[in-house]
Order: sequence, then structure tokens, then C-alpha cells
Amino acid sequence: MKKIFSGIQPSGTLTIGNYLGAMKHFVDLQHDYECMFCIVDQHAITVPQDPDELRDHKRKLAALYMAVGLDVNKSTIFIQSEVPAHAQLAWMMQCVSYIGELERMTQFKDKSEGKNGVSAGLLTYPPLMAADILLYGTDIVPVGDDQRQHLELTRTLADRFNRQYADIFTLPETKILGRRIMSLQNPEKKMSKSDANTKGFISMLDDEKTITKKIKSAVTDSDQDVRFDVENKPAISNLLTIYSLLSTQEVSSIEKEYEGKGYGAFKSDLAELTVSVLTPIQKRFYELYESDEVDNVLDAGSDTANKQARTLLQKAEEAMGLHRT
Ligand code: AQP
Repeated sequence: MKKIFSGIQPSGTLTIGNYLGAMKHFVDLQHDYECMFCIVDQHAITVPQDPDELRDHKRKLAALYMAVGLDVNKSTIFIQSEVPAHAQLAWMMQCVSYIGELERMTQFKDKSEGKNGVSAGLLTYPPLMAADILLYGTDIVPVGDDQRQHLELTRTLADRFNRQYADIFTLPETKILGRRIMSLQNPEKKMSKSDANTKGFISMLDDEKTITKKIKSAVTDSDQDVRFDVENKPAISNLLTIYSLLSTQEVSSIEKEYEGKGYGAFKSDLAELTVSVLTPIQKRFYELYESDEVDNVLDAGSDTANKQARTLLQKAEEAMGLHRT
């Protein structure tokens, strides 16, 4: 069975961008692949995090993985920092990375722009991501469209290591899952859980009132036509994408349904649809979050991942000469 690895940062409560762009698809994939789903807390600390909040976000993320339907008998759910091999291999991957190629990463440019004191970790995020993936002999990495560039770099680094030292790493294929969901307040910007403007995203745990308010105050384009046209009507096109992914209805049939009805009716229905999709997930989430089940699953996940990661870590260390014998 082919192997899948994918990670999500516990850098806030997941948004519907994370859900529609990644997590929702994991549930289907687990039937056909051996899956490792990682809570990448070491990636999250590349920007400052409150330690207590970070701990809480990790438990929340584990509970959400389960609440959307991941079956822990089929998938391994674990926390990155509980498997030291990630950081160990990440150092080796940093040593085969070039500063220039890391500086060219869009995410690095976006997250460092205009900031004083950008962490070195933000720059070396991609070699850590490469290590996460390569450690498990991953065949396929399912991610949202925003991660394409990082995945290309992972393949470059694996190939470089294989040529320079020993042919031990599988070059993973990228599986782009969903379209990129944009901020509700700025359709030129990706919807992100760490956006300081909370009106820009819908969190998977937002209540009905908040969801309705955020959708009603989402920016729209100048006319009243509910029409998909990314270039000229990026804001309404983003809302149409969200509607289509939540309802599994074609965009063209949604356009037809709202012809002549204006933005108000469309937004109202989108809010209702979002609430109806998130409510059952939230119900299951709170049951899990308040139980011991989450910690038991994470303990078991960490055992499995540690056992699996050891083999490739040792091979990489031997190849680079980090072993005495
Ligand atoms: N807006 C999005 N649209 C589609 N897919 C998205 N993903 C994230 N945002 C969108 C996908 O979700 C998975 C987990 O992402 P992540 O949390 O590891 O990192 P990220 O891409 O940096 O997500 P955020 O929400 O923007 O986090 P912060 O604010 O901390 O940087 C990935 O598969 C990603 O493609």
C-alpha cells in the first residue's frame, strides 16, 4: 500500500481553508493509502507562539482530525516534536539546502515581509518539511495548493541527497487537493488561521452567530451578480468556491440558482450551509476534546511514528558519516 504523509500546523484553530483545502480530503484517502497525519508544532514555532495556547491547539487539532472522520485504526495521528528524528533529519536537510533557494520561497517572503527579527526557523521551514516527509518513505503528499512550492523543494533536496550521499529517499509525488480559499476580507490573500484580522477567516469552531456575521461582512465586488470570474470578481468567486466545496455542487449550477437574486440572499444561504457542515463536526469535536481519547491516540501515534522514522534516520546518518562505525 502506498504511503501518505501530510501535516498541519497547530498555529491557531483550523479554518475552513484548512478543512476544504486539505483535511476534508484526508478522510477519503485513508481507505486507499497508509496514512501518517502529523501535527507539526515545530513548524508552528517558526513564528512566536504562546506555550499554553500551542499545547491547547495541538489537542484541538488532534480532536479535529478525529472529528472530521479520520479512523485511528487506519491512520496514524501524531505530534512532530514527539518524534525527535524529524529535527535530526531536518538538520541534515538544511546542510544540503542553499540559502538562495530558501529565500525564494513565497511563504518565507510573505511571513517575513515588513517584520523585524525574522527567525532563522522561518527560513529553514522547508528543510524541516522535507525531513517530515522523507522520514517515512512517503510516496504521496496531499496538500493545499499553497504548498506546491515547498513540495517541489522537498523533491529537489531528496534528489540532491540521493546523488551526493546514497540513494535512500523516495521522491514524493504532490497531490494538490483543493483550490486555495482566500481571506473573506481580502481576496488577494490566502485565508490563514493566524491572520490578525479574525474577520478574514471562518474557524472550524466558530459558532453560528460568528459564522453568519463573518460571511455577511465578507467583502464583495462592485455589482450584485453572483458570477464566477476570478480576475474581475475575486471576492464573490472565492465565496462561490467555498459554497461549491461545502455543498459539492458545481459552481455553474450555483450561479444559475442565484441569478438575479443579489449578494444578500447568496450570503445568507452560504452562512446556513457553512453552519450545517460544521455543526456535526463541532459536536464530535467537543466530545473528544473533553475525553482522554485524544491523548491515548497521540501516545499510540507517537510510538508508531518513532518506530518507523528510526530506519531512515539511521540510513541518512550512515550515508553522511554521522555514525562512528
Ligand atoms: N486558504 C487555504 N486554502 C486551501 N488550503 C489551505 N491550507 C491552508 N490554508 C489554505 C492547507 O491546509 C494544510 C495545513 O496548512 P498549515 O496549517 O500546515 O499551514 P498553512 O498553509 O500556513 O496554513 P495557515 O492556515 O495559513 O496557517 P498559518 O496562518 O499558521 O500560516 C496544508 O495542506 C495547506 O495547503
